[in-house]
Parts: sequence; C-alpha cells; structure tokens
Amino acid sequence: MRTFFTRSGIGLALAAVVAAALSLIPATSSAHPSIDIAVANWKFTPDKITIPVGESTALRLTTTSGVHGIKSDELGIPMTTIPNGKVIEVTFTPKKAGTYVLHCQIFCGPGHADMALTIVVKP
Ligand SMILES: [Cu+2]
Repeated sequence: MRTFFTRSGIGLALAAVVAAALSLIPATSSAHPSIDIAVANWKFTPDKITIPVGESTALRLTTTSGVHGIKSDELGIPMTTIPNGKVIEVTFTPKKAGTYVLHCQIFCGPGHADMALTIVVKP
C-alpha cells in the first residue's frame, strides 16, 4: 500500500512537471510579431500601432468590457467580433504602407463613434 501511494505521488509530480513544461510552449509557434491590444468601453489600448508592410502580423485582442469589432478591407482584416472576456487573434499581412483607422464595427454605447484603432504600416 505504502509503495503504491509513493509511486502514485511520483507519477502525479511528473505529470505536473510535464504539464508545466507544455504550458510554456505557445499554442501557435510563429515568427511573426504578435501585438496585444486591450479592448474596452470605449478604447483600444494602445490605440495606435506601427507595423511593417508585407509581414504577417498578429493582433491579440482582449475585451474587458462591452462587445466590439474590427474590420479593414484594405488591410485584409475580416469582420471580427471581440466578445467580452475572450482573446481573439487576427492575423493579416498589410500590402500597402499608409495609415489605416479602424473604427469599432459594433455599436457599443455612447463612446462608440470615437472608438478607433490606428494602424500605421511602414514601408
Ligand atoms: Cu466598440
């Protein structure tokens, strides 16, 4: 009995170590830059980002209040809803340098009209 419990304990410890090691490996291993953006009523933080042209870029959007959305035909970002409490990743490759202003795509209250994310694409 004693041996059984000891082995079981080691097994659990090993399982915990393996689980901890696995959690260090990102779910998607990719070379492209990933930019974290916090989304809330009624602001993107940061509200302006600069990225290089022709390179795959991932935006990781996390909403902490309200439901918001982004979209850009020019940048190749499809209509993307960002529900409260979720992390949504959008990957796109900007083809042309310029300044793009992405207004929130979902009516979210009094600050909706002023809620925008500016993406500057550098040549
Ligand atoms: Cu919004």
